[in-house]
Order: sequence, then C-alpha cells, then structure tokens
Amino acid sequence: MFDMNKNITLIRNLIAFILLITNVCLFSQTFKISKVEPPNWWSGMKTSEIQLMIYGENLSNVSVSSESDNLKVLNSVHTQNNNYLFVNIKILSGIDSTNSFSARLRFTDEIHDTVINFPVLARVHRTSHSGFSTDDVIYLIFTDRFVDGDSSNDKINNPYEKFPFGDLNGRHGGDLKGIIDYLDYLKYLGVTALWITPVLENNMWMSYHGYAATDLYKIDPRFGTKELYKNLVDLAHQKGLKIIMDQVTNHIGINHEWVHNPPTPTWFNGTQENHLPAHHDKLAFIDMHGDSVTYLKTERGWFTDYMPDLNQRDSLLAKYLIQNTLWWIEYLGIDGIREDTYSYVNQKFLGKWAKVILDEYPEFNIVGEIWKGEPAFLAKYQHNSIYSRDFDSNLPAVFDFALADAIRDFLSGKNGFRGIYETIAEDFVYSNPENLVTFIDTHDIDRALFVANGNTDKFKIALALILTTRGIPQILYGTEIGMNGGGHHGKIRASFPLEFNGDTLSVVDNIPSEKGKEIFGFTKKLLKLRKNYRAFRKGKLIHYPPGENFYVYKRVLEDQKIIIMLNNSDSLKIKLTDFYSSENIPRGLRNLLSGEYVDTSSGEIEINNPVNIFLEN
Ligand SMILES: [Ca+2]
Ligand SMILES: [Ca+2]
Repeated sequence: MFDMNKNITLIRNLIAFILLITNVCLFSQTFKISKVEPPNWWSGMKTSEIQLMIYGENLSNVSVSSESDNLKVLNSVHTQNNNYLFVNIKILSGIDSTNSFSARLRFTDEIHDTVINFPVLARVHRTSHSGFSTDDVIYLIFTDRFVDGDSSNDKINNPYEKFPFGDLNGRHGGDLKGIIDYLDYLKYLGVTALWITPVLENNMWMSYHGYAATDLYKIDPRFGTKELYKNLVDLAHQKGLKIIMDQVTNHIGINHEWVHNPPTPTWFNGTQENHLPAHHDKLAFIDMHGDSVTYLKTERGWFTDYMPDLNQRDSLLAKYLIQNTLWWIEYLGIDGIREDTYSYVNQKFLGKWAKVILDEYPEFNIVGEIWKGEPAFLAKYQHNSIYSRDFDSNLPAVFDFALADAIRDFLSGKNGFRGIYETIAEDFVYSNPENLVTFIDTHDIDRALFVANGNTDKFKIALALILTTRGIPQILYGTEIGMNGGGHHGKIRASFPLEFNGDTLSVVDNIPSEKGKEIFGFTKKLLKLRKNYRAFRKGKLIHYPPGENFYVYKRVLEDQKIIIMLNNSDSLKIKLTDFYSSENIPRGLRNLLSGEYVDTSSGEIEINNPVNIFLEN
C-alpha cells in the first residue's frame, strides 16, 4: 500500500537537505588570498611580532593557524571589509639570526582551506644602518631627473601618466641604474651620503616626483626593481657612500588600491569625495597658545587632492607603516631616512615610529622635513627638545630651514650676513645643533645660483658657509656644476647634464659651462678640506658679529684651528685684533684654498676672494 505519510517525510527531509547544502554554499563562498604584506620578515630582529595584512576575497570567516614550530599565530583581526584580514604572528625568540625558514600558515573556513608559505629570512650582515652625521656631506638625488641609465624602462607602466616624456612635469627617464653608473663620479666629487628621492611605484597622472606611492612594497618599474635598489646600496657601501631613503608616511597616491576599497573605515582622514584641503598653519601644534582645530586641519587635510591623507591613529595602519619602514631598512641595508611632510603626520605616531626604528638600528639617523624658518619652531620637533612636550618626537635631525632662509636672503640681496649670524646665534634653542641638516637649495625651491641671480661670488660664499659651519651639509644634485633652474619645479629639477663614462679624468671637460667648471673645482676643493680637517666636522664653532661685507668664524678642534673669512666686497683689510686677543695672534696663516702662506706680523691681512679659509700656523 502507498504510505503517504512516509513519502511526505522523505520529501521534507530532501528539501531540508537541499536547503542545508544551499546555506553552506551561500555562507562559505570560496575565499581567496591574493597578497600578503609584508612579503617576508627576518629572524633575530627585535621587532618579532608582525602584523600580516592579507588581501583577498571573502576573508570574514577565515581563521589562521601556524604549522611551523618557529612561528606562532597570536590572533586575527577581521575588519568590516572582507577583502582584508590582519593576522598577528610572533617569530619565536631564540632563533638564530642566521636561520632562514619558510613558515606554513593554514587559512580555513567551514569548508575550504589553503596553506601559504611565509618566508622568514636570515639577516644579511652588511656595513649598513650606520646613520649620518657631521662626518658626512649629503648629495640630494632627484631620481627621475638625475641620470637615465636604462632607456628600456623609460616608458613602461604608464597607464595613468598625463604628461609627455621630457615635459617639465613628465618623466625624464632617470633611474636607479643611472645612480649606480655615477657612483664613481659622486665619490670623485667627495660627497659621502646620497639622499635618493622616493622610488616606490607611482602609477599616477603625474608620477615623476615619486611622492604619491601606489604600492608601498614595490619599486616603480621606471626606476628599476627592489633587487636593483639593494644592489645600488651594496655598491655604494663598497665605495664608502651611505644611502638615505626618502620616505613618506603622511600620504599615498590616489591610485593606490586602498583608496577605492579602504581596509578599515578609519584608514584615511576623509574620503576622495569628502576631505579637508591642505592646511599649512603648522605653528598651531607647537604654539602654546595654538588651537586644536587648526592643528587637526594641518594633520588631517589632504596635501593635494591626489594624495589621500593616511590616518595614523588607525592602529592597524600605524603598525603597517612602521613595519613597511623597517622592511625597507632591513631589505636594502640603508643608513638613514629623510621623512617627508613631517609636520603633517600625526606626531605621536611619528614619535613611536622613530623609536621602533632607532631601537632596531641604534646608529641610524632620521631627518624630518619641517618647513619653517624659525629656529625655536624647528627645535621643538627635535629629540630631547629643551621645550616641554607631552611626548618625545625621537627625531634625531631636522632640516635647517632657518639657516637656509637666512642664506637665501643673503643670496637675493634681501639681507646681509647679519641674518645668517643671528640665526646661528640662536642655536641655543636646539637640543642638538650638530644634527641640523644644512642646505642652500633643495628640489623644492629655486636653485641657489638662480636666487643669487647668477652671482658666482655670492654663491661660493653660501656653499662654503654650509660646508664649514656647524651641521650636516646637503648639496642638491647639479649645484656643484652650476645648475641654476628656478621659477618652476620642472626647471629646478632639470636633467643632470654631465656625461660620465666612468673615467673621472674627463669629468671637468664634460661640464657644460665655464662657470660650472669653476664651481665644480671650488666645491670639490671644499669637500676635500672638510674631509682632511676634522675641525670642520667636529670642531667648536666660534663666530663674530659680521660687518656689512664680511662674516668671520672659527672652527677649533684641539690644536687644529681654522679661521674662515667670508667677503662680500672686492677687497677687504681684516684687523686680526678683532678676532684674536693681542697675545694670541697667530704668527702666520696658511690659506687652505690656495696653499699660500700669509705673514700676519703687521696685525692685518688683506683678502680679495669671496671665500678665505686659513689654518693657524
Ligand atoms: Ca630610464
Ligand atoms: Ca596628514
């Protein structure tokens, strides 16, 4: 007999089973993992608890476990966006730094699972991470505009580029290979450290400057590869040249994949559609009477509409950024960092960022770009500032925008030596005036020779000043051969015109102008003096109130006593009693630029050159 009830039960059970299967399929769509950042870590580092950022699809129900004894999964953090998963791991202590292994991480949900290998590498011990100091002279290389060493990469990866190749705002082809090709030139010139502008991928409408990264772990293919950058660092170290990486934690480029799909709702300050504009009233942060609204506008405004402002108060992003910096330092073996747009970044984050870096690399140095011309303002940003703050910046060095402004006012004729003297006289505000990076021009401002309206004598005074007074001098590429662009970023950042085929004997012949040849000879001579006489690097600075056309100062280190006389007139008689007590007048002075011996028995000397450097005999 047909059992109706039994059949109904069977059909019900079948329907229930089909629904169950459908539900399982609905709630466990296959997850995918497309990328892990950082791509690896190292054993034996102080920073051994690492946050992995997993990119993919349907990651909201995924859990992670380790199948390696040397690596432990601490926990996972799911955000509202199932394209991302954060996994905190610990590389277990006691692992020798020479140990390299591949950790197996198993990702599972109800149905699927997959294993990825996370490489933990042995650390490569190199002569690196050695910082920079007054023993160094920094040479600023604007990568795209320095030397094109590989024309085959000039036009690749250009989907968003708006400006034609060679345009003032376009690419000029400079690359990492070009820097490698010119290391012997730089060594010959006599600089000791290279500040290289950012070379991370900038897949942008205007990409040549490198300050709008679209991938924080990838070198822009128009500059080369990460392996080539590492090779550059190794070759530079072999030649005694240090490398300072230009680094940005304030913002990224608008075409970064995060912008249209933020990992967390608080990853950025605002959105592409709704954000604060750039705000440059940086004083509010330092000013004891400053207001918090203005400060927040400065910290959270977008530097430009195509540079989304990162919110370092988001703890997942903060950890990502700190690890990203550590990753490049360790991978490349660089010696220092120049931190871009320093005063626009969340300051507590930067304090922590610098501390982690310096704990890991105690000899390292970091210089922050705080673009303000008043010493007291700059001083408050420096590590151990004498002015109270509720936290320490841990920032060892700042750029000396105050001295640069004073020198440039001298070059333009707006002010005389007085401004320079008074700026240096304010050094008491700094916790460490020797850790000021001094300059007469950068890639962001008109070249010094342009500001001096082509006046070579004034230019020489300015250059000699930063190479002989306190601080760590920085020279912009091309300044040494008389490049004089101004009025437009593209003109300041013109392509370096000197051909160099590896033969240092032909350098001077290849400098395009007579003025350039003269400036090169002068620069090279000063760099050599700075290297040969430690007093320029470590000596006490004593300076004297300037006259209308002269400024005199000494660098004194034990029995090495040097007196520098800067002269902004045709000829000048200097009374030595203005700079020495009568019983201490030296018997003679050796002119270190000409080699000439000067008799001082008359108590007076006549100088005819703009720059005069004498060693007391
Ligand atoms: Ca190229
Ligand atoms: Ca900011």
